[in-house]
Amino acid sequence: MSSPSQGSKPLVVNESIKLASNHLRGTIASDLADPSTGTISEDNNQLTKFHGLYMQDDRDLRNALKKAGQEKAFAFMLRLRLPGGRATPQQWLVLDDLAGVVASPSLRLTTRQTFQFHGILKANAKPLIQRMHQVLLDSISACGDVNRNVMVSPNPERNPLLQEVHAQARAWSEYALPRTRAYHEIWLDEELVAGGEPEPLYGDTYLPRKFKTGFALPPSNDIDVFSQDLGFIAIVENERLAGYNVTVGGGLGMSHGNAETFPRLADVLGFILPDKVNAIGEAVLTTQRDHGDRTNRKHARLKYTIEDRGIEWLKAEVEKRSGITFEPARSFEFLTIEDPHGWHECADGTWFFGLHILSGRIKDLPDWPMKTALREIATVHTGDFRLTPSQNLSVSGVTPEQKPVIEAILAKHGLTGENNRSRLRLNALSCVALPTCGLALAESERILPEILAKFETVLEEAGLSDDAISLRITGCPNGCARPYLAEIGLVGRAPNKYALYLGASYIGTRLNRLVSPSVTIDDAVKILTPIIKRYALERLTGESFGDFCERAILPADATFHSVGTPRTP
Ligand code: SRM
Ligand code: SF4
Repeated sequence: MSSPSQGSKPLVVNESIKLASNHLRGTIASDLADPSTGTISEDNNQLTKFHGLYMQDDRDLRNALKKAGQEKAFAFMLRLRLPGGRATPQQWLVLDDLAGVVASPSLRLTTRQTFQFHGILKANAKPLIQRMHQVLLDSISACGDVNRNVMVSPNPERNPLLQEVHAQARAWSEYALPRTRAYHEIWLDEELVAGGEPEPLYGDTYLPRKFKTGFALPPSNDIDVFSQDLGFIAIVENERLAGYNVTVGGGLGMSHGNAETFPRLADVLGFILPDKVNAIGEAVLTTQRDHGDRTNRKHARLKYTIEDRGIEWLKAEVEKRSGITFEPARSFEFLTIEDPHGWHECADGTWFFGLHILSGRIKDLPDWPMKTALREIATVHTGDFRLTPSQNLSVSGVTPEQKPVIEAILAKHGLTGENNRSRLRLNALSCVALPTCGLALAESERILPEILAKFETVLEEAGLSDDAISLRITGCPNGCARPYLAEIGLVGRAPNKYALYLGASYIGTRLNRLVSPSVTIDDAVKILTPIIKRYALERLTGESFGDFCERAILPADATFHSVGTPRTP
């Protein structure tokens, strides 16, 4: 399939790289074999993303290495494909072992329910992937211009129907995988296919940009469905899964000072029956494949296609391609985005333990040996592990007999109190940022503990220690910790300078608004202290902090581009 026409504008360079790559092979294999450098070519770096790998360098070491006339400290980041975020204990033990042997010692749980390794030297990438493959784990399509890791609420206690939703999310994930064998050839030494295998869903140039799908089961909006390119909101009627409301066109990335880029909430297209998920997904994905902007990567997400052409156009196109007519959207209600922490009994008599892990960083510190504790749990656990959309972990499928065993392991390592934190801390999200992210303008994960300590003091003084307020921070405006859906959003602008956003709804249905374009963390605390005090005194019954800011604090003419609450065509 040839690239769609884009009028007179030239296509971006990524398009010719993809086209010339023989379905994502490029010259990655020979770059990997070149011992003269720790990195790979820029073209191949675009292609390895489709295999889940980003070439990065340690930004803490940049200046010193430059001074010494040495090459940057290059290393791959690898992101796994893990639809719905489930891993067996056996898989856990392999990942735990790889971190520290062929990658940096910590494991990182991401905001899309998967694992990331950092610090993988070029020569170690293949052995790491081969070891993952032995336990049926891979990183195919974890990054790149394809359907990314599919999200689905991991918390099985809420509704037995979640297993059904989970199965459909996995089926869609499989259906939307590229067909190329490039990953198997390059990383697993499979025999070379003589080129030209068909790529029916994607064509030779894949999508114009990344594409993200999530499945939500109300009343929880833990996956932030309105931030996804494609969303399925499960509708339960008469205790069965009636179908899904389909959402399209969410996306959060933007650039500071570029009004043509903005976060956008998805629109609700309408209702479909459960067996129509793949057909609708394919129609949305191929519409974006054929009509997304391939001339400007900052304008290439589905949200801009919809802004340019209109939601009615998109709906008609999807109905035409799928042969399915949307029914009017059914009613649903989101009440929370929070992960359930602690022990919860499930419908099948098993238990799960929701464990808070700040920023999803699993490592061993002298007074916090979380990696060791989880390794010990994995050696005795007979259920599985579930990664949550908020960078936390659920130890799931625990039998009543095993509960005390798991508790004893956490107690032995002094980790019993991990969930007894302020709800501000339990809800907080941060992206990775420095030192590995090449796009970071400011600290995020590394500064989060300091920020939380400051705000916890303010909340305590206002008598709000037990209040759930969502705070999310990122090191740049790309939005990896979904900061525009936080009641308090901090978005990196420059070293120790952040844009401050307030007023998102607590349940992920309204974006926040820009309050200050560039403040230090201390300035942000100063701005927020009187607002938090007013909230304690003036809030209406049950009013969340975001709703209070929107009602009482934010000027009507706030400058931030917000598409507002989700619309239905
Ligand atoms: Fe992200 C790029 C980390 C979720 C929007 N993201 C990156 C890169 C790969 C930097 C790069 O391109 O060089 C970051 C790697 C940092 C590192 O060192 O590990 C990175 N993104 C992450 C993770 C690990 C954040 C985290 O701390 O958990 C998340 C991994 C998700 C996953 O498992 O697949 C992550 N990124 C998100 C989300 C949230 C989501 O999807 O729910 C978003 C906002 C939603 C969206 O896509 O609109 C997000 N990441 C971006 C963007 C902006 C895209 C855009 O449309 O403008 C970029 C930059 C880009 O694509 O050019 C980006
Ligand atoms: Fe990097 Fe920016 Fe994403 Fe943070 S938000 S991980 S700084 S791209």
